[in-house]
Parts: sequence; C-alpha cells; structure tokens
Amino acid sequence: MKRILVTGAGGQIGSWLVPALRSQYGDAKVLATDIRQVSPEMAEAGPFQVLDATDVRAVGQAVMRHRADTVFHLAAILSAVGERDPRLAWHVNMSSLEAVLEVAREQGCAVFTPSSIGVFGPGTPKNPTPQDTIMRPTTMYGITKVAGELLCDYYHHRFGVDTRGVRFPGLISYGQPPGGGTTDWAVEIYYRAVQHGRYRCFVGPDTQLDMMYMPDAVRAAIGVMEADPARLVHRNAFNVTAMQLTPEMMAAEIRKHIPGFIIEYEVDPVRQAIADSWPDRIDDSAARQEWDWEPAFDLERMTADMLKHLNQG
Ligand code: VAH
Repeated sequence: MKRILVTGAGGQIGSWLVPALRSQYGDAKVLATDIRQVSPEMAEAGPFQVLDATDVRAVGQAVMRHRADTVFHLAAILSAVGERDPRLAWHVNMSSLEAVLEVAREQGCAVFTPSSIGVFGPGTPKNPTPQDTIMRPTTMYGITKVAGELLCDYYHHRFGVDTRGVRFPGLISYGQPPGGGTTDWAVEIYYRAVQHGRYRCFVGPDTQLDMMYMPDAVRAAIGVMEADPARLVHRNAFNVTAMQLTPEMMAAEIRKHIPGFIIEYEVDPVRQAIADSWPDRIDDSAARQEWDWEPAFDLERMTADMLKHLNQG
C-alpha cells in the first residue's frame, strides 16, 4: 500500500494533489512537506512537516520516518521568478531533485517529478510539438526541467529507480495561487473577472499556450504513477495537455457568465518572450497510448467550475 511524501505540498499543484492523494490512499499515508507552513486544513488533515527539499539528509530522514515508498517532488522555482534569480532557480530545482533521487535510490522509492512545456524553446516545432523533439529552452526554469528529465531517466536506467513524470502545460486552479509563472495570467483572469469585472493581461491577446484545469493535472500525476510500468516507453517526460488557449478565447468564455467583462493588455516583455518561446500545441498521443491519458475539462466546463467556486468566496 502506498506511503507517500510530497515536497512543495503548499504550492499550486500540491494544494490540490495532497488532498487527492489522501482521499485515494488514506490521510495518514500522505506526508505533506514544504519549506514553509501550509494551510491549517492541510496540516490538520494529515501528517505535515517543514522540510527543505534541497537538504538530502533531511529528505532521507523524512522518507525513512514516514516509511515512504513514493515521493511526489513538486518543490521548484517557476519560469518568471526563475528569470529574476537564475542561480537560485538552478540551485533549488536541481539540488532538491538530486536529493530526492538519491534518497529514492537508497530507500527504494518511486518518484514523480513534474516537467513542463517550458523544456521547449524557439527552435522546437510549435504546432504540434512532438513528444520527442529538440529541447533548447531559453529560461533557467526550462533548463532545469530538461536537466531534470535527463537526471530522472539516468536514475532509472543506472540505478533502477522508478522515476516518472509529465510535461505540464499552464495549470489553472482556484485556491492556492500559482508561484510566479508565465501562465499565471490564465489564473488571474478569473479572479479579476469576479473581483473587478476587468483584467489587465501581461501577455498579448493572441498568445496561445497549452493549458489544463488542475483536476486533470492531479489525475495525470496519479495516473502516470499508477500506470503499468511495462507499457511505459517515455516515463519521465510525457507531454500532457487539455486545451490551447489565448487571453481573447478565455475572455470570450468568461463573458458568457459576466457579460460586461473587459480585458486590457499591458504586455510584460519578459513574460511575453518566455510565452513566445513555448509551443502553441503539444502532441500528447504518447501519454494517451502508454497510460490512457484523457483530459476531462475543456474551456467551457473549466470556466463554469472556476467561476462557481470563486463566486462562493
Ligand atoms: C510556469 N506555470 O509558468 C509554470 C508552467 C508551462 C508553465 O511550467 O512557469
């Protein structure tokens, strides 16, 4: 029976994934960890501890004490924040992954690590972006994700560690906000629509990116870890997507619920350049073939659900 440790549990993904894992495997089986305190709901619903995921000894002790057999390693610095301090992004993203993989090798744990469409760069085919293609990202975040995919593959082939992961697109959710990424606009637009009826977007109106509603992202993370290993060819870097969205598309869907909603644009050149370096549409056929990936939310269903929850306050 799975005993799980989650790093970065208080982040945008972790705040959804931990409750889902606890619901599926049992509250006491899922140890939530983060560099800082998490919400009282998460800390009271099951085991929690403050943990610096870059500290290999501390990670090893936490895994041993919890008798974890699976680690969902979510702790990372995202693309936009990473460009403000690239050396810190490299240190946090790579030292934490190295620590988790070393502990997994020593204690026989399986490891889930999220990669990202951020592994692709200007030289990658944009539409569709194949599962196997050139990856020369122009952000430190993307560089750490490419290196992370390769490190996870290495620990699998060299040491037999059961490493798996998916390349997430932009993730949209309510609750814990995203941690400073280039796709944060796709979350902010819903909050500002409900709060103010208008949103000033930091990327241009036709900026198209792959996106996914968080319930689908949680199913993808659990789904790839529950997959039959004999079917897996790609293991650590499955493209997964649900929809391709632009700010204009999202504004039009929001107006079906909030008729007077206004979107304006004040482009941030740094985040626009990052978004422009990423795909327009990734091909997720490998995930569909190897572990039956299938998204459940499209723009219409996601928007209705987001606005319902945000209006509940
Ligand atoms: C970011 N939300 O913007 C993350 C994600 C594909 C984007 O990796 O950095």
